[in-house]
Amino acid sequence: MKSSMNNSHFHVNTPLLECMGMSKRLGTTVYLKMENSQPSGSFKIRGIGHLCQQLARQSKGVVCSSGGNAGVATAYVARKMGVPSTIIIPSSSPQLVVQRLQDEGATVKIVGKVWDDANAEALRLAEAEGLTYIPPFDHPLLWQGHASVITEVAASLGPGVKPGAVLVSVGGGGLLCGVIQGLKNVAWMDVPVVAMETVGADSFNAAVKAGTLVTLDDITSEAKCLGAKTVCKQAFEYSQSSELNIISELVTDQQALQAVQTFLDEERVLVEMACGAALAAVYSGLIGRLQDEGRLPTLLGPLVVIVCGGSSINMEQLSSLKHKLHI
Ligand code: PLV
Repeated sequence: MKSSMNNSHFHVNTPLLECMGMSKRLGTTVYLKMENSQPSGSFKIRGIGHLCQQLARQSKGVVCSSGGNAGVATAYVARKMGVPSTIIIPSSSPQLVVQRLQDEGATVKIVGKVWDDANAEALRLAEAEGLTYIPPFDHPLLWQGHASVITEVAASLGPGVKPGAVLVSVGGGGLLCGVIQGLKNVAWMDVPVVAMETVGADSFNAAVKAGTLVTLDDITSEAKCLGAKTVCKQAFEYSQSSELNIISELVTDQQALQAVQTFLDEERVLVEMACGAALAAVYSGLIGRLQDEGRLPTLLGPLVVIVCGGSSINMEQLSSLKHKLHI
Protein backbone atom coordinates (compact mmCIF):
# COMPACT_ATOMS: atom_id res chain seq x y z
CA MET A 1 0.00 0.00 0.00
CA LYS A 2 1.16 3.50 -0.79
CA SER A 3 2.02 5.44 2.34
CA SER A 4 0.14 8.66 3.07
CA MET A 5 3.45 10.53 2.76
CA ASN A 6 3.74 9.59 -0.90
CA ASN A 7 1.06 11.79 -2.39
CA SER A 8 -1.89 9.58 -1.55
CA HIS A 9 -4.65 11.17 0.52
CA PHE A 10 -5.31 11.31 4.22
CA HIS A 11 -9.06 11.34 3.61
CA VAL A 12 -11.21 8.42 2.48
CA ASN A 13 -13.85 8.20 -0.24
CA THR A 14 -17.03 8.41 1.86
CA PRO A 15 -20.33 6.66 1.10
CA LEU A 16 -23.22 8.49 -0.56
CA LEU A 17 -26.29 6.96 1.07
CA GLU A 18 -29.92 7.29 0.10
CA CYS A 19 -31.82 8.56 3.15
CA MET A 20 -35.33 7.15 3.32
CA GLY A 21 -36.49 9.29 6.24
CA MET A 22 -35.49 12.56 4.58
CA SER A 23 -36.63 11.43 1.11
CA LYS A 24 -40.09 10.65 2.49
CA ARG A 25 -40.32 14.06 4.14
CA LEU A 26 -39.33 15.95 0.98
CA GLY A 27 -40.94 13.78 -1.68
CA THR A 28 -37.63 13.66 -3.54
CA THR A 29 -34.56 11.48 -3.18
CA VAL A 30 -32.14 12.72 -0.53
CA TYR A 31 -28.55 11.50 -0.47
CA LEU A 32 -26.25 11.81 2.52
CA LYS A 33 -22.54 12.35 1.88
CA MET A 34 -21.19 10.73 5.02
CA GLU A 35 -18.24 12.95 5.93
CA ASN A 36 -18.71 11.97 9.56
CA SER A 37 -16.96 8.72 8.63
CA GLN A 38 -13.71 10.46 7.69
CA PRO A 39 -10.63 9.80 9.81
CA SER A 40 -10.74 12.55 12.47
CA GLY A 41 -14.54 12.70 12.21
CA SER A 42 -15.26 15.45 9.70
CA PHE A 43 -14.74 16.74 6.14
CA LYS A 44 -11.90 18.93 7.45
CA ILE A 45 -9.35 16.20 6.74
CA ARG A 46 -9.83 16.73 2.99
CA GLY A 47 -8.60 20.31 2.94
CA ILE A 48 -6.20 20.12 5.85
CA GLY A 49 -4.62 16.91 4.54
CA HIS A 50 -4.09 18.55 1.17
CA LEU A 51 -2.74 21.77 2.66
CA CYS A 52 -0.33 19.96 4.99
CA GLN A 53 0.98 17.80 2.16
CA GLN A 54 1.77 20.97 0.24
CA LEU A 55 3.07 23.17 3.06
CA ALA A 56 4.11 21.13 6.08
CA ARG A 57 6.38 18.33 4.84
CA GLN A 58 9.57 19.99 6.07
CA SER A 59 7.90 21.82 8.94
CA LYS A 60 9.39 21.86 12.45
CA GLY A 61 5.80 21.99 13.74
CA VAL A 62 2.29 23.08 12.79
CA VAL A 63 -0.08 25.34 14.69
CA CYS A 64 -3.81 25.46 14.03
CA SER A 65 -6.55 27.60 15.56
CA SER A 66 -9.82 25.75 15.71
CA GLY A 67 -13.31 25.45 17.10
CA GLY A 68 -12.42 21.75 17.32
CA ASN A 69 -12.60 19.77 14.11
CA ALA A 70 -9.95 21.54 12.07
CA GLY A 71 -7.71 20.95 15.08
CA VAL A 72 -8.50 17.24 15.26
CA ALA A 73 -7.81 16.93 11.51
CA THR A 74 -4.53 18.84 11.84
CA ALA A 75 -3.40 16.76 14.81
CA TYR A 76 -4.26 13.56 12.92
CA VAL A 77 -2.40 14.59 9.76
CA ALA A 78 0.59 15.92 11.73
CA ARG A 79 0.85 12.61 13.61
CA LYS A 80 0.82 10.70 10.32
CA MET A 81 3.48 13.03 8.91
CA GLY A 82 5.63 12.83 12.04
CA VAL A 83 5.38 16.59 12.66
CA PRO A 84 4.58 18.06 16.12
CA SER A 85 1.25 19.90 16.36
CA THR A 86 -0.08 22.65 18.59
CA ILE A 87 -3.80 23.31 18.52
CA ILE A 88 -5.26 26.52 19.93
CA ILE A 89 -8.93 26.35 20.82
CA PRO A 90 -11.19 28.86 22.59
CA SER A 91 -12.70 28.17 26.02
CA SER A 92 -16.09 27.71 24.33
CA SER A 93 -14.96 24.40 22.79
CA PRO A 94 -16.15 21.43 24.86
CA GLN A 95 -13.70 19.62 27.11
CA LEU A 96 -14.10 16.38 25.18
CA VAL A 97 -12.26 17.98 22.24
CA VAL A 98 -9.21 18.57 24.42
CA GLN A 99 -9.05 14.85 25.14
CA ARG A 100 -9.45 13.94 21.45
CA LEU A 101 -6.65 16.34 20.52
CA GLN A 102 -4.35 15.00 23.23
CA ASP A 103 -5.09 11.45 22.12
CA GLU A 104 -3.79 12.49 18.66
CA GLY A 105 -0.58 13.65 20.32
CA ALA A 106 -1.22 17.39 20.01
CA THR A 107 -0.21 20.10 22.45
CA VAL A 108 -3.43 21.90 23.32
CA LYS A 109 -3.74 25.54 24.38
CA ILE A 110 -6.99 27.19 25.38
CA VAL A 111 -6.94 30.87 24.50
CA GLY A 112 -9.79 33.40 24.52
CA LYS A 113 -13.52 32.98 24.36
CA VAL A 114 -14.21 32.42 20.65
CA TRP A 115 -12.28 31.11 17.63
CA ASP A 116 -11.15 34.59 16.55
CA ASP A 117 -9.24 34.98 19.86
CA ALA A 118 -7.59 31.57 19.46
CA ASN A 119 -6.64 32.46 15.90
CA ALA A 120 -4.81 35.61 16.96
CA GLU A 121 -2.69 33.47 19.30
CA ALA A 122 -2.02 30.85 16.59
CA LEU A 123 -0.76 33.55 14.22
CA ARG A 124 1.45 34.99 16.98
CA LEU A 125 2.90 31.59 17.85
CA ALA A 126 3.58 30.73 14.21
CA GLU A 127 5.53 33.95 13.83
CA ALA A 128 7.36 33.73 17.17
CA GLU A 129 8.34 30.05 16.93
CA GLY A 130 8.65 29.54 13.19
CA LEU A 131 5.74 27.07 13.06
CA THR A 132 3.59 26.42 9.99
CA TYR A 133 0.20 28.10 10.45
CA ILE A 134 -2.75 25.90 9.46
CA PRO A 135 -5.87 28.00 8.87
CA PRO A 136 -9.16 26.16 9.56
CA PHE A 137 -11.14 27.60 6.63
CA ASP A 138 -9.48 30.46 4.76
CA HIS A 139 -6.95 29.11 2.25
CA PRO A 140 -7.14 28.10 -1.45
CA LEU A 141 -5.40 24.78 -0.73
CA LEU A 142 -8.10 23.91 1.81
CA TRP A 143 -10.84 24.65 -0.72
CA GLN A 144 -9.02 22.58 -3.32
CA GLY A 145 -8.92 19.67 -0.88
CA HIS A 146 -12.58 20.08 0.14
CA ALA A 147 -13.62 20.17 -3.54
CA SER A 148 -12.99 16.42 -3.74
CA VAL A 149 -16.25 15.88 -1.84
CA ILE A 150 -18.20 16.97 -4.93
CA THR A 151 -16.04 15.00 -7.37
CA GLU A 152 -16.90 11.91 -5.32
CA VAL A 153 -20.61 12.77 -5.30
CA ALA A 154 -20.52 13.07 -9.11
CA ALA A 155 -18.76 9.72 -9.42
CA SER A 156 -21.26 8.05 -7.06
CA LEU A 157 -24.33 9.49 -8.79
CA GLY A 158 -22.98 8.43 -12.18
CA PRO A 159 -23.21 10.11 -15.57
CA GLY A 160 -26.33 12.12 -16.35
CA VAL A 161 -27.48 12.51 -12.72
CA LYS A 162 -27.20 16.00 -11.30
CA PRO A 163 -28.24 17.11 -7.80
CA GLY A 164 -31.26 19.39 -7.44
CA ALA A 165 -29.39 21.19 -4.66
CA VAL A 166 -26.48 20.70 -2.26
CA LEU A 167 -26.89 21.46 1.43
CA VAL A 168 -23.88 22.61 3.48
CA SER A 169 -23.16 24.15 6.86
CA VAL A 170 -21.16 27.37 6.93
CA GLY A 171 -18.74 28.39 9.67
CA GLY A 172 -15.84 30.39 8.25
CA GLY A 173 -16.94 29.35 4.75
CA GLY A 174 -14.15 26.91 3.82
CA LEU A 175 -16.51 24.03 3.12
CA LEU A 176 -18.76 26.30 1.07
CA CYS A 177 -15.79 27.49 -1.03
CA GLY A 178 -14.66 23.89 -1.54
CA VAL A 179 -18.15 22.78 -2.58
CA ILE A 180 -18.41 25.66 -5.07
CA GLN A 181 -14.98 24.79 -6.47
CA GLY A 182 -16.06 21.15 -6.74
CA LEU A 183 -19.26 22.14 -8.56
CA LYS A 184 -17.15 24.18 -10.99
CA ASN A 185 -14.82 21.20 -11.52
CA VAL A 186 -17.68 18.93 -12.58
CA ALA A 187 -19.56 21.65 -14.56
CA TRP A 188 -22.44 21.83 -12.04
CA MET A 189 -22.24 25.57 -11.41
CA ASP A 190 -26.00 25.94 -11.88
CA VAL A 191 -26.75 23.57 -8.96
CA PRO A 192 -28.17 25.64 -6.06
CA VAL A 193 -26.23 25.49 -2.79
CA VAL A 194 -28.21 25.96 0.41
CA ALA A 195 -25.76 27.46 2.92
CA MET A 196 -26.91 26.86 6.50
CA GLU A 197 -25.91 28.62 9.71
CA THR A 198 -27.41 28.96 13.16
CA VAL A 199 -28.71 32.24 14.56
CA GLY A 200 -25.81 33.66 16.58
CA ALA A 201 -23.12 32.13 14.34
CA ASP A 202 -24.41 33.79 11.18
CA SER A 203 -21.43 35.67 9.74
CA PHE A 204 -22.17 34.53 6.17
CA ASN A 205 -25.87 35.45 6.32
CA ALA A 206 -25.00 38.83 7.87
CA ALA A 207 -22.53 39.53 5.04
CA VAL A 208 -25.02 38.47 2.36
CA LYS A 209 -27.70 40.72 3.90
CA ALA A 210 -25.33 43.69 4.29
CA GLY A 211 -23.71 43.25 0.87
CA THR A 212 -20.30 43.44 2.51
CA LEU A 213 -18.22 41.42 4.98
CA VAL A 214 -19.52 41.81 8.52
CA THR A 215 -17.81 41.02 11.83
CA LEU A 216 -20.28 39.79 14.44
CA ASP A 217 -19.98 41.22 17.96
CA ASP A 218 -20.05 37.78 19.53
CA ILE A 219 -20.90 34.14 18.87
CA THR A 220 -24.05 33.38 20.82
CA SER A 221 -24.95 30.05 19.17
CA GLU A 222 -24.09 26.71 20.79
CA ALA A 223 -22.91 25.49 17.36
CA LYS A 224 -19.40 26.59 18.29
CA CYS A 225 -17.81 25.03 15.21
CA LEU A 226 -19.77 27.49 13.08
CA GLY A 227 -18.48 30.31 15.24
CA ALA A 228 -16.20 32.49 13.14
CA LYS A 229 -17.08 36.16 13.65
CA THR A 230 -16.22 36.96 10.02
CA VAL A 231 -16.73 34.63 7.08
CA CYS A 232 -13.86 34.32 4.61
CA LYS A 233 -13.77 36.82 1.74
CA GLN A 234 -13.98 34.16 -0.96
CA ALA A 235 -17.26 32.81 0.44
CA PHE A 236 -18.73 36.30 0.43
CA GLU A 237 -17.50 36.91 -3.13
CA TYR A 238 -19.13 33.68 -4.31
CA SER A 239 -22.40 34.88 -2.77
CA GLN A 240 -22.23 37.95 -5.01
CA SER A 241 -21.58 35.99 -8.23
CA SER A 242 -24.41 35.98 -10.75
CA GLU A 243 -23.14 32.64 -12.12
CA LEU A 244 -23.87 30.88 -8.83
CA ASN A 245 -27.03 30.27 -6.84
CA ILE A 246 -26.17 30.31 -3.14
CA ILE A 247 -29.15 30.47 -0.80
CA SER A 248 -28.14 31.60 2.70
CA GLU A 249 -30.53 30.46 5.45
CA LEU A 250 -30.61 30.27 9.24
CA VAL A 251 -32.03 27.88 11.78
CA THR A 252 -32.25 28.31 15.53
CA ASP A 253 -30.02 26.37 17.91
CA GLN A 254 -33.11 24.43 18.95
CA GLN A 255 -33.79 23.40 15.35
CA ALA A 256 -30.14 22.39 14.83
CA LEU A 257 -30.10 20.32 18.01
CA GLN A 258 -33.49 18.77 17.27
CA ALA A 259 -32.04 17.77 13.87
CA VAL A 260 -29.05 16.13 15.59
CA GLN A 261 -31.49 14.16 17.73
CA THR A 262 -33.74 13.13 14.81
CA PHE A 263 -30.70 12.11 12.75
CA LEU A 264 -29.48 9.96 15.64
CA ASP A 265 -32.90 8.35 16.07
CA GLU A 266 -33.52 7.72 12.37
CA GLU A 267 -30.02 7.17 10.93
CA ARG A 268 -28.23 6.04 14.10
CA VAL A 269 -25.44 8.58 13.56
CA LEU A 270 -24.36 11.21 16.10
CA VAL A 271 -23.10 14.52 14.67
CA GLU A 272 -22.37 17.98 16.03
CA MET A 273 -24.77 20.90 16.02
CA ALA A 274 -22.60 22.46 13.29
CA CYS A 275 -23.76 19.58 11.10
CA GLY A 276 -27.26 19.70 12.57
CA ALA A 277 -27.66 23.14 10.96
CA ALA A 278 -27.57 21.52 7.49
CA LEU A 279 -29.75 18.57 8.56
CA ALA A 280 -32.30 21.00 10.01
CA ALA A 281 -32.88 22.44 6.53
CA VAL A 282 -34.68 19.18 5.77
CA TYR A 283 -36.16 18.30 9.17
CA SER A 284 -37.47 21.81 9.97
CA GLY A 285 -39.32 22.12 6.64
CA LEU A 286 -37.05 24.86 5.31
CA ILE A 287 -36.47 23.15 1.94
CA GLY A 288 -40.24 22.84 1.50
CA ARG A 289 -40.61 26.56 2.26
CA LEU A 290 -37.90 27.46 -0.29
CA GLN A 291 -39.86 25.40 -2.84
CA ASP A 292 -43.13 27.16 -1.90
CA GLU A 293 -41.39 30.52 -2.32
CA GLY A 294 -40.09 29.52 -5.75
CA ARG A 295 -36.46 29.78 -4.62
CA LEU A 296 -35.99 26.07 -5.27
CA PRO A 297 -37.94 24.22 -7.98
CA THR A 298 -41.03 22.25 -6.90
CA LEU A 299 -39.84 19.32 -8.96
CA LEU A 300 -36.48 19.08 -7.26
CA GLY A 301 -33.79 16.67 -8.44
CA PRO A 302 -31.96 14.60 -5.81
CA LEU A 303 -30.85 16.61 -2.83
CA VAL A 304 -27.32 16.04 -1.53
CA VAL A 305 -26.70 16.78 2.14
CA ILE A 306 -23.06 17.10 3.17
CA VAL A 307 -23.04 15.39 6.57
CA CYS A 308 -19.99 17.33 7.75
CA GLY A 309 -19.80 15.36 11.03
CA GLY A 310 -17.80 16.67 13.97
CA SER A 311 -16.07 15.21 17.02
CA SER A 312 -17.29 17.63 19.70
CA ILE A 313 -20.22 15.45 20.64
CA ASN A 314 -21.03 12.42 22.75
CA MET A 315 -24.09 11.36 24.72
CA GLU A 316 -23.12 13.48 27.73
CA GLN A 317 -22.58 16.58 25.58
CA LEU A 318 -25.87 15.92 23.77
CA SER A 319 -27.73 15.75 27.11
CA SER A 320 -26.05 18.90 28.35
CA LEU A 321 -26.98 20.78 25.13
CA LYS A 322 -30.57 19.54 25.37
CA HIS A 323 -30.74 20.80 28.94
CA LYS A 324 -29.21 24.17 27.99
CA LEU A 325 -31.54 24.66 25.05
CA HIS A 326 -34.65 23.36 26.87
CA ILE A 327 -35.33 20.48 24.48
N1 PLV B 1 -15.23 24.20 12.08
C1 PLV B 1 -13.99 24.95 12.14
C2 PLV B 1 -14.17 26.38 12.44
O1 PLV B 1 -14.64 26.63 13.73
C3 PLV B 1 -13.03 24.24 13.07
O2 PLV B 1 -12.10 24.86 13.55
O3 PLV B 1 -13.18 23.05 13.27
N2 PLV B 1 -19.16 21.45 10.24
C4 PLV B 1 -18.25 21.13 11.17
C5 PLV B 1 -18.44 19.87 11.94
C6 PLV B 1 -17.17 22.00 11.40
O4 PLV B 1 -16.27 21.69 12.32
C7 PLV B 1 -17.06 23.22 10.68
C8 PLV B 1 -15.92 24.17 10.86
C9 PLV B 1 -18.05 23.49 9.71
C10 PLV B 1 -19.08 22.58 9.52
C11 PLV B 1 -18.02 24.71 8.87
O5 PLV B 1 -16.94 24.71 8.00
P1 PLV B 1 -16.26 26.04 7.51
O6 PLV B 1 -15.63 26.71 8.68
O7 PLV B 1 -15.28 25.58 6.50
O8 PLV B 1 -17.36 26.86 6.94
C12 PLV B 1 -14.80 28.00 14.05
